[in-house]
Amino acid sequence: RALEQDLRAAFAADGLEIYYQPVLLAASGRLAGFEALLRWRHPERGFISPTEFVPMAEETGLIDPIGEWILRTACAEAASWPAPLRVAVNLSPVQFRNRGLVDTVRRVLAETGLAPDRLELEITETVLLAENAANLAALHQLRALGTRIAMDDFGTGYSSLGYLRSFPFDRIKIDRSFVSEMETHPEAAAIVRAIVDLGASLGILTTAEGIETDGQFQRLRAAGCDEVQGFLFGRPMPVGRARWLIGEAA
Ligand code: G
Ligand code: G
Ligand code: MN
Ligand code: NA
Repeated sequence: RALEQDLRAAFAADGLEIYYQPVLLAASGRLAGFEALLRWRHPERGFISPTEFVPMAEETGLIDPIGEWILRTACAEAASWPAPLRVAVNLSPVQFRNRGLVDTVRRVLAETGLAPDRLELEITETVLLAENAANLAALHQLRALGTRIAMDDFGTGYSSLGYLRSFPFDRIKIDRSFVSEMETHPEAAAIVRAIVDLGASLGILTTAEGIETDGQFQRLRAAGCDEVQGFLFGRPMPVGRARWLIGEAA
């Protein structure tokens, strides 16, 4: 497993980076915060996608130390941003197997001084698969710390609606596969509108991901989607550029 060795070495040598992608309020266009996204620049292969190395990190247990590093780095960064800007951090289902997850989040919040409601944890449906009681308990404990919990990639799993009954999510992130077809496939647009309405009636905020065109943005705004994220507004960017953007927005 040459790639695994390379990942270990990169992590040990501070070679992993976090990029930050802006999230905007749909109605006003104001900056709401950023999603933290892991980046690995391999010395020979260039950028390697997290879709390639996160599964490997999950298999080898590396996801625990790497995930804790992302959480600490992103929270420390967000603590330097003006309130109420928040940061969203993706949590792997594998991190929920670690019984120390809730304590880690509590400790990181205390150490960085970030107000808990400015941290949003993005989880996928897998976390609640098979009505995993331990994971559900952990989610409630994370919520009790004051963090926000978002369901990521909504609509792509087998039983998205059922999971909304298992846990009172603060936010639904509408998967970009629906957004990207909004202009070309009326049924995709109808599904997005239905998800936004569902969120509204359950008191859950909605963020649409992967917006690349103004047409998609206008449709989402008309649907009443709360927040928007995508290349149209900003790609994931190095921390220095994110800080610059915050300065411009102020
Ligand atoms: O940023 P990008 O589109 O390349 O991310 C691809 C996938 O990798 C997405 O599903 C994203 O959620 C995931 N990913 C990116 N950063 C992290 C991270 O810090 N932790 C976890 N668990 N997944 C991440
Ligand atoms: O699964 P998750 O939502 O965490 O994945 C986020 C990923 O989506 C990031 O890797 C990011 O690079 C990617 N992404 C964000 N905005 C866009 C977009 O507008 N178009 C495409 N194709 N990918 C996007
Ligand atoms: Mn995400
Ligand atoms: Na997503």
